[in-house]
Amino acid sequence: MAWLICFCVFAAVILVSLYLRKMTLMCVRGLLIDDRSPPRLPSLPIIGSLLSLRSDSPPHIFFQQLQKKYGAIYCLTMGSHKVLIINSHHHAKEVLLKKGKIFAGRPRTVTTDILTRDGKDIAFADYSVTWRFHRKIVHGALYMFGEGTASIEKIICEEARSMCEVLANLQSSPIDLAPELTRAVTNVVCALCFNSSYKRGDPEFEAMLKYSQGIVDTVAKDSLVDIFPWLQWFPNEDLKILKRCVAIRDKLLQKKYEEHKADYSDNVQRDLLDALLSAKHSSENNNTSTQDIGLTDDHLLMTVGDIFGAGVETTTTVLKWSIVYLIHHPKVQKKIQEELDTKIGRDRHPQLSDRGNLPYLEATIREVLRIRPVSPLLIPHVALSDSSIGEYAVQKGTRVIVNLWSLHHDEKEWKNPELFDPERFLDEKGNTLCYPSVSYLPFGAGVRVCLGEALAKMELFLFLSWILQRFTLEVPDGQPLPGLHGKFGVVLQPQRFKVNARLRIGWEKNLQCSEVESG
Ligand code: STR
Repeated sequence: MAWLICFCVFAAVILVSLYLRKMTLMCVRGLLIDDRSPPRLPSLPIIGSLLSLRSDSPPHIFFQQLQKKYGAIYCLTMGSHKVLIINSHHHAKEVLLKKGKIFAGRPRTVTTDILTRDGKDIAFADYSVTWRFHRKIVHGALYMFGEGTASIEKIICEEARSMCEVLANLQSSPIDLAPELTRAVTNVVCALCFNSSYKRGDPEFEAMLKYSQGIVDTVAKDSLVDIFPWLQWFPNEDLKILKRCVAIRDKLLQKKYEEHKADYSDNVQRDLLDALLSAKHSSENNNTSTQDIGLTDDHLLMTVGDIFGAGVETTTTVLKWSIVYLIHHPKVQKKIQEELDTKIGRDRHPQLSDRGNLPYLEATIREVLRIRPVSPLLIPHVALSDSSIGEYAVQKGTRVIVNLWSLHHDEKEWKNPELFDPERFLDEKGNTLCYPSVSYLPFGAGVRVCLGEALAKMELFLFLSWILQRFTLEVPDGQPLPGLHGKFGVVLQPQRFKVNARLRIGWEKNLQCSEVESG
C-alpha cells in the first residue's frame, strides 16, 4: 500500500513538473513570438482586419498612409490569412532578393484560379519544379525571339511606323490613343508568341481588347471574393464578367495552339509557342511524364496566356501614363523633342542603337515608371517556410505584400516624390543617367522579377521616340487635363483621355521619308 502511495505521489510530482515546464516554455515562446511580431492592425474573428481597412483611398495609398500609425512594416488579417505589408526598400529587398526563394510562393485566390486553371501559369502559380521549368523555357524563348534578336527591333519599328501613319491621318481631331497603342504593343507580343499580327479593325483584335480589359478589371485586386472564397457561391457580377472574358481568351488561345500543332516542325522554331511545344516534345521523347514535369496542354496555354496578357497590359499602361505626364508637362515633352532633333534629326527614324544617346528620354521613362508603377502592390508573395523580415519573425504561409508605391514615393529617398521630374535621373550636367535612390524596383526583383523587362524597355524607348520625333501631344481645346490618380487593379491604369497629336513643323513632307525601312 505504502509503495502505491509513494508511486502516486512520485507520478503526480513528475506530471506537475512536466506541465509547469511546458507552460513556462509556452510563455517564453509566446513572449518571444509576440516580441518579434510586427505591429498589427485590429482584427476580429472571421472578418479579420476588414473594419480597419475601410478607406476612400486605393489600397497602395492607404497602405502607405498606415505607416504613420504602424511603421514601415505591419501586419493585418484578411479573412483567415495573415498578411504583412512592406513599405521600405530595406525590407522589400530582403523579401525579394536576400530571401527570394523563401518568399517565392504565391497565394491561391478564386479569381487567379479562374484565370490560370488553378495556377498553371507563371505569374500567379505557386513555387514548384513545374513553375521553375516553365519560367526557364519562357526566359530562353523571350531571349531567342525578342531581346536577343535584331528582328524584334524591326517588328517594333514597323508597328511604330503604322501607328504614326494613323495618327498623321487623324490630324486635329481629338483621339483616344489607347486602341492604337494597344494594337501596336499587341502586335509585338503576337509576333513573339504566335508569329502573327493584327490589321486595324480585325474582329479578333477587337474581341481581345474587350476581354483583356474585362480581366484587368476583375482579377487579383484583393476583391472580397479573394479574401472570403465562400462568397463565390453567391451571385457576383465581377466573377461572371471574369469567367466570360476568360472563356473568350481561352477560345482564342486554343485556336492559336491548334494552328501551331498542325504545322509544327522540330526543325523550325518560329515563336514562343513553338519553343514550348518543342520542350513538350523533347520531354515526351525522353519518356519524362509531361504530367510530372507539368508540360500539359493546360500549362502551355496558360503560360502563353500570361506572357501575352502581361506583354500587352503592362507596356500599354506605361505608354498611356507617359502620354498623360507629357501632356501635363509640355516643357518635358519639348526637351525630349529637342534631344531627338539634335541627336537624330528628321532624316531617319530612331533605333535601339540611339538609346545611349538620348538620356533625357530614358530619364523620362524611368520617372514615369517611378511615379506610376505598373503594379503598385506587385503580386502578393507567400512565405514557403518560417523565416524573418528585419527584426520580425514570419511564419510559413504568411502573405507578403510589397508596396512598391511606398518605395517609389518615400520622402526619405526622393526629393518631392509627388513631383514629375525626369531630371532626378540625370547627373548635374544633365548628360549622364543615374539612380538617385535605391528605393526603385519598377520591375520587381529576384526570383519573381518581371520576365519582360528588356522587351518592355525596348518598346517604350522606340514607341515614344517615334511618336515624339513626329508629333506634339496636347490636350484638346476645352478639355480638362487627364486625371493623375488612375484606376487601381492588377495594373494601375490611367483613366480614358483624348489627345491631339499635332504633326510637328517640317514633318508633313518628312513622314513619307521616315517610312523607309532602315534609318
Ligand atoms: C492582363 C489581362 C490578361 O488577359 C491576362 C493577364 C495575365 C498576366 C498578368 C496580366 C493580365 C496583368 C499584368 C500582370 C500579368 C502577370 C505579370 C503582370 C499581373 C491579368 C504584372 O505583374 C504587372
